[in-house]
Amino acid sequence: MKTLLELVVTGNTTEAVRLVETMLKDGFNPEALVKEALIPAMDEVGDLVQRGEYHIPDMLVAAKAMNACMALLKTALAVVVLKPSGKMVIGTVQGDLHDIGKNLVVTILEGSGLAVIDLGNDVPPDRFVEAIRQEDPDFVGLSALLTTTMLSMRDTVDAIGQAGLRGRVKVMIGGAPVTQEFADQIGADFYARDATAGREYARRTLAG
Ligand code: B12
Repeated sequence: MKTLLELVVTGNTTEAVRLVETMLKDGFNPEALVKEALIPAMDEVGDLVQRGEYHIPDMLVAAKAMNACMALLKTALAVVVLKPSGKMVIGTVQGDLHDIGKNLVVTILEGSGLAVIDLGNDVPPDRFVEAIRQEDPDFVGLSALLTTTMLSMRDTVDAIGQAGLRGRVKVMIGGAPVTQEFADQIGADFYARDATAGREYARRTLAG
């Protein structure tokens, strides 16, 4: 796990992908690979940025390695265990381009049998409103990784309310800077610490 973490932090995509392939063949649990190597790798990159040792190009190469590993793990993670039930619209809010975490949530929730409509990143509030009207989902998932774009999260929840749709959907929010306190402040239904928490919330809610 430590080697995989280091390969992702240093952006060595070729070797990282090769190692993931080997580990999957050797029977490593794909969810454990994500939790114990890939996510900690991104945290480490964040720390290096904060200490001024890493800059944007370093973040980009590390993110590229992360995405390449995730692409490999997607199939292994998305083994559908339940018959499809429930629907979710998800996106990273306006102004925010971070989508690694959001993509992981998509994979995990699809794997638990939810139909997920992914609006991508930098999604304006109106686009979420339009998608709720069109798709009539059970859940709306909002992701933000920047303290500045947490404000877009608030705007999105407000826009859903102003469109008269708030009673029709449960809003779950997540992303590194997001907290339970913030979720309470903006009136979201659920704060998800990680993708698994989001999946458990969806399951509980759908089970009634
Ligand atoms: C990779 C990365 C990038 C990549 C993104 C590539 C991509 N395609 O996503 C690039 C290089 C593009 C980038 C750009 C920038 N970044 Co950046 N980035 C990161 C980094 C290193 C990792 C983020 C990540 O992928 N984490 C791994 C994933 C799996 O974790 P996650 O997103 O938190 O998701 C998990 C949970 O939070 C949760 N979750 C997340 N969303 C949701 C939603 C729902 C519905 C649910 C249920 C759960 C859930 O589930 C996920 C999995 O369990 C972080 C550092 C960090 N530790 O966060 C900085 C970081 C977020 N970036 C930062 C900054 C400053 C920037 C830039 C402004 C830099 C610049 N000056 O240009 C730009 C902004 C661009 C923009 N407009 O968005 C700062 C933010 C500071 C702040 N507090 O606002 C950080 C914290 C780095 C730092 N320490 O300074 N970045």
